[in-house]
Amino acid sequence: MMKIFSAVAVFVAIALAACSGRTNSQSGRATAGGPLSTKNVPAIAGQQTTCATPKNKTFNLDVVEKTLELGMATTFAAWTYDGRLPGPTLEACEGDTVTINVHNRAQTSHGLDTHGFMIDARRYGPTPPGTTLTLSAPTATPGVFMYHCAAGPVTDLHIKSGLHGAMIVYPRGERLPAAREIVIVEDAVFGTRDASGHIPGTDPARSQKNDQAFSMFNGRLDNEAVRINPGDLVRIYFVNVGPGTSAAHVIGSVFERATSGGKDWVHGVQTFGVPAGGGAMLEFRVPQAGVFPFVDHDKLAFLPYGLSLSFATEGVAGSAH
Ligand SMILES: [Cu+2]
Repeated sequence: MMKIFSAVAVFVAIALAACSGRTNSQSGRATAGGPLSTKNVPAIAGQQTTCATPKNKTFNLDVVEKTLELGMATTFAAWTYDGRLPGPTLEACEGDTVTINVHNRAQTSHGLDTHGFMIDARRYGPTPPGTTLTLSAPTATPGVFMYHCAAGPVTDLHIKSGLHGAMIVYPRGERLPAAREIVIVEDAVFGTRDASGHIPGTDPARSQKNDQAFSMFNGRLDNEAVRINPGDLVRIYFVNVGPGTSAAHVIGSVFERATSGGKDWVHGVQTFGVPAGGGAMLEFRVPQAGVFPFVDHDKLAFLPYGLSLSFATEGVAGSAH
């Protein structure tokens, strides 16, 4: 397993070096350019677009079982929202009324709990296979919220099998400064890889002990470097699924400001703790040309296995570490 992972990591580094052609020396210029994406997580619409659209927002999510490619020659028999890991990012604006229809197209009961709602916990489900659970509530608190399956006593196993994602509630009154925006969800897999690289599902014993096989960002072990420009302000909408607290840190930069939700920002922080089930908005500046990896500083042991997401300027090989 180690050998395969190392070989793939080297290949990725070489591939990134080979495809970096253009140079950019406009260090310190104002932030411009669109939102950022990774293999599994598309670009978001952002605050201005989301807050300008009607205040009643409806999302439809299908719960489906699906075998996913994680990268590094690894596949995982996951339980998912919409066949994605993490699930789709739900964007709302403070004061919106959000309706979520959860269509259970899987083989066992599932539900949905979003930390962005304040409602009777029994309304989160679960709902049996073949049925739809509908949740509706106003969003009162801005922040980056985890959503996940709610399945009674077996909820932990369901979350760890892939049923989780990020729900952003943008502040309505405070306009966020222009930034290159990205969603990062930290999660983990709790199964054992067989000889073919397949993880047949979540192992309940590993799950109970929080003994992950590996942690990862945005459901991939092989995220490519995200391209940014020197001087860019980057805003990360971060959710930590767990296990444990994520020590969110950018190698080579310091967060200009960070918040765990609401409107209280802290300024000038090297590492920002985000507990399991928590979220944060994290802003950092790209100080110069180079590579700036986002990591969980508490889980650097997983760095060779994908727990790193590099921001790299054009013309620089985007090695993860
Ligand atoms: Cu479930």
